[in-house]
Amino acid sequence: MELLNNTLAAKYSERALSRCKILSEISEMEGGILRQYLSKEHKACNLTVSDWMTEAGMTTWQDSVGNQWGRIVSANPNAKRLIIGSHLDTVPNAGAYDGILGVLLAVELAALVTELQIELPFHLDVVGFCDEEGTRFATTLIGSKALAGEFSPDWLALTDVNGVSMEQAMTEFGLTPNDYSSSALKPEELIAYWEAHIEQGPVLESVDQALGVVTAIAGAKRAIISFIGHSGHAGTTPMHLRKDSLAAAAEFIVSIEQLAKNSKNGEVATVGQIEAKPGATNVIPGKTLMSLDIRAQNAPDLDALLSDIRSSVEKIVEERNLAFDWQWTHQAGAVDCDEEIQQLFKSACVANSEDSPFLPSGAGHDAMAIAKVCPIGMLFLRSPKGISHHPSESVIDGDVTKALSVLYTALIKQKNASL
Ligand code: HGY
Ligand code: MN
Ligand code: MN
Repeated sequence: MELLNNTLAAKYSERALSRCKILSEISEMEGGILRQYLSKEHKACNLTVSDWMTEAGMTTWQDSVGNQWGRIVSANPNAKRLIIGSHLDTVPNAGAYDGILGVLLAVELAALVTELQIELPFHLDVVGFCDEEGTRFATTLIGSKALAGEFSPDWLALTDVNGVSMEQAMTEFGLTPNDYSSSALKPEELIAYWEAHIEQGPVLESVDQALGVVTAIAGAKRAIISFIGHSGHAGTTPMHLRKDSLAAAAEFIVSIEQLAKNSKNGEVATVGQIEAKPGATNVIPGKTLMSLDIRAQNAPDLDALLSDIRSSVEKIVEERNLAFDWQWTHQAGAVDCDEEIQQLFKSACVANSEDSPFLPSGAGHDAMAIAKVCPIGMLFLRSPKGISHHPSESVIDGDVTKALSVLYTALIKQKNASL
């Protein structure tokens, strides 16, 4: 039977929501949600989710980079792997659902397989990724890139705001830093990777739809850009003799915003972090560091915006007689979701009387890293007011129930197709 009983759907989705609340309390931040890679909160979260996975009838393990896994073991001796999951880390002052809900819906799906004694011809593997946001070490998709065999050993030397290296933090977490490659997946073992995730934007709400089938995930690039001028006395240095790095960064930030606003296909650019040094009221900032995050639905559009932004920074530093440094910290190309999985999710939505639209994702997701080793599919849940990366991020309980029902139907369809 491809449709999930409504009572079960409501009961299990309700538990997923209450567990999002429980995990939101495992936070480094007073009065808000922050859970960073390799923190003690990451460890506590993995242990809690591991217990829930065990309750769901799964065998559990943590891999060599700190991803949390659970498996409903198939009786089929040649079983391949269907992986479903999302991430368990957060941005600072996060909402309770970004990533988290996708992991917990996958755990509930596994619990339903156990409860209903469904025999699957493939292993059902649930993964809670350890670092999708890149909050602690600037680079991002660490857990999923490791699965795709793309963990860079250079990352081990990256340090956090306290000067702790990833290598040190991995060791303190109980991992063996140089064993990162053992978490890489074998493509020949994989059927697909599915991810349920909140949309984090306004589209589904604008068409009054609970769910959406994702067609593609925007490409993203991140950099740290430093303006190098000259510190000086705020009172004695005439304006025309200054090399003010913060004023240069400010001019650049406004230029970035204008270039993105004028972009061809809705490309976006964000400066989320800035630091002026030495950082005193009466000292002209000699050095200013700022972050840059740019996104586009395809590589040519991303490169076009980037080229305009580079021309702008070169013009600004020349006019102000400053220097600049540009360090890439993250690049993930735009990826398409697998056509067949899109159709599978769409038919599962229709079977559950959902007229769910197809839509692209402006946000990045672990699925874009996993796309390197197997076909990917994503199911979006409506984000009320399009709010995310904010404490008032929310979901509608009924939408979560629908998402679980659609995932269940898709799983049964996948089972029947794999027999
Ligand atoms: O930034 C993103 O798109 C994702 O939330 N990490
Ligand atoms: Mn996020
Ligand atoms: Mn996310």
